[in-house]
Amino acid sequence: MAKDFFKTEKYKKMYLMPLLWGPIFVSEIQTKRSLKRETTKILGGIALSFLCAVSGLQAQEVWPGDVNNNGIVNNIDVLYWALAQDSVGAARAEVSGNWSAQPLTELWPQTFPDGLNFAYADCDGNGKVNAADLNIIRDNYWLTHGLVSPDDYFLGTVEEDPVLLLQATDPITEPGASEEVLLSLGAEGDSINNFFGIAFAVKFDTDNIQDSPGGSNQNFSFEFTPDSWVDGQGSQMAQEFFHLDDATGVAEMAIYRKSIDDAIPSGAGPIGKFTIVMEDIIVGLVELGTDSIRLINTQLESPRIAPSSTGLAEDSLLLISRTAILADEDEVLVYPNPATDWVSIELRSTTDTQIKKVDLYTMRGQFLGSLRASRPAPKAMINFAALPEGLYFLKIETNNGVFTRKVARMP
Ligand SMILES: [Ca+2]
Ligand SMILES: [Ca+2]
Repeated sequence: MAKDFFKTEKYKKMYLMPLLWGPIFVSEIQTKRSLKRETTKILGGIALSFLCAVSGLQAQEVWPGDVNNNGIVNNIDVLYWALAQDSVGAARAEVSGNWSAQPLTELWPQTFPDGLNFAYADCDGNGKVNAADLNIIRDNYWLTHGLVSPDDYFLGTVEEDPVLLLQATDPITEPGASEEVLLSLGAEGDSINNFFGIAFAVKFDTDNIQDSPGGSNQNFSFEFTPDSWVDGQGSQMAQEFFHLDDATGVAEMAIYRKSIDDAIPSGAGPIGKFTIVMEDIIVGLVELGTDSIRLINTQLESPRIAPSSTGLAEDSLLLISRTAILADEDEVLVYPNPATDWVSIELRSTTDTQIKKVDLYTMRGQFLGSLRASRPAPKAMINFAALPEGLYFLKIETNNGVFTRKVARMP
């Protein structure tokens, strides 16, 4: 009976499909020739995996730091490490955090919710998951082995999902200045349930933000908001992991609960702040944005989170108000979009919101002109006919705040 089951479609779907899709997905970027070689490897891999699936054996090696065993060491591995923290199991024959395949002699009794064994979280192989293993993730950060299967991120939209928000405290800056950029997650009425941890990247403008010398993060640092909601009951229950790369303009972070045994908080709002130092010459907008986000609860379940960006500049005209994305987007209607001649701006609200002024900018922040209402009105029209094809920003000032909209000019 078991033999027949192996021939069924259900079995093929269960075991063969995931094995097929993984390697082929990664091979897409490879050349035809290497793809051919890869196909041979894949077929070998299938045969091997098939045997493993039948006999119940698993791959028996650990690459120290690659806790989720996907081929790369990054901040997602920190989340997995945090989930396994303080657990104990069999030590490896050789205790080493060196970047090479470390034979795994005995599996641990515990597994992650996705089935992966806890032995992978013991980066140095001494039989305990603790801070020393986190240091190995740091040492081996961004190293890869074999075929990398990219980590899953769960990005949402500002309209539908909680936002991982970056917001400059004061968006007007000057050369050499130290500036604060606030980090918050979710908002009132759009909160996070059962927070265990979040991994994300902050992509930043390397031309305008000073490098931090010698692997320090002195010009790009993070500090928790005291007693924030991610701390929950008791202070400093949330921890941070920070990896800064000035060359590519990426700071990767993981924020995680210190212990899985403590009550897991739910909530929304400020988490912390970044402090960044401007270059001696600032050109245009200084931009920062969140990306590659994965929020998890203790079961590794990940709701979608919307990324966001913020900008700083020396000149207020260069600043496009990005805070408006948090305002009720339905309030302001801009149509048609894309446009060829007239664009209407209409306030849908039944409240007393009225348009006072509309400024027009290019995407690069160049100011093109203003339309000022002789008296505040619920509707305004702007003529785009004379503008060249491209994307434009409208900054719409009302008595209830400033909104921005992108409008495309069609050829
Ligand atoms: Ca990994
Ligand atoms: Ca260890």
